[in-house]
Amino acid sequence: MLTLYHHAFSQHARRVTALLDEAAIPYSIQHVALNEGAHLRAAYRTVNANRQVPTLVDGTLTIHESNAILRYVCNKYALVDWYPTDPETRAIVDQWLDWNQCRLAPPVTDIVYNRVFMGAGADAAVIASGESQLAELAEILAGTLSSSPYLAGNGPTIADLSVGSNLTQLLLAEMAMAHPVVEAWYQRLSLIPGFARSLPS
Ligand SMILES: N[C@@H](CCC(=O)N[C@@H](CS)C(=O)NCC(=O)O)C(=O)O
Repeated sequence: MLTLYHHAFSQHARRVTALLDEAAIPYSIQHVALNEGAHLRAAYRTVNANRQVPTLVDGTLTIHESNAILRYVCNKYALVDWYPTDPETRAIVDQWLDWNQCRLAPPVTDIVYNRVFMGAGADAAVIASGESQLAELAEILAGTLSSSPYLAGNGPTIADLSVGSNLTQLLLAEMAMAHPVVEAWYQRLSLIPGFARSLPS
């Protein structure tokens, strides 16, 4: 059985449970208490030298990087709707997976870290910069989603689960990508049972 090292407030970990639950793949959760520094202890470093969640263990295979985990699960269980095999659609899925990590994740992390965890030490300039980046990124998302219900076509893929998990993360900071097209897409995603189940409670 798969083992997922996880924390419910990690968007990177939640995107993986969204897929596993949606595809009804059995797995066990190992909660990593980030708030208690469990990820910094030697025992966890042997699981993930980056000291981060998620990590997936499948027999002798141990992998980190949430999007690599999503791809692995799709490849292993032939989840071709979630990770289409035709080169063009797959390229679009990969594009959004990389965009999510390279462009969207940094401002989301900055905003949530400062607004939720830093209290009086929050850096207002970092938050303002994050907000301005989000406005630009929302337009980019909307550019695709105004002509397509999901990022890579008519059905949801792992790109939607991955990008959507960052929008959920913004909600922790009581923020959203305020664009009607993006909001409508997020509502569609929220109706996917696995995605809905992954939301932090
Ligand atoms: N690129 C990694 C990022 C993982 C990540 O940043 N995880 C956060 C939780 S959302 C974490 O474990 N943070 C603890 C730390 O970096 O000290 C992925 O996509 O899996």
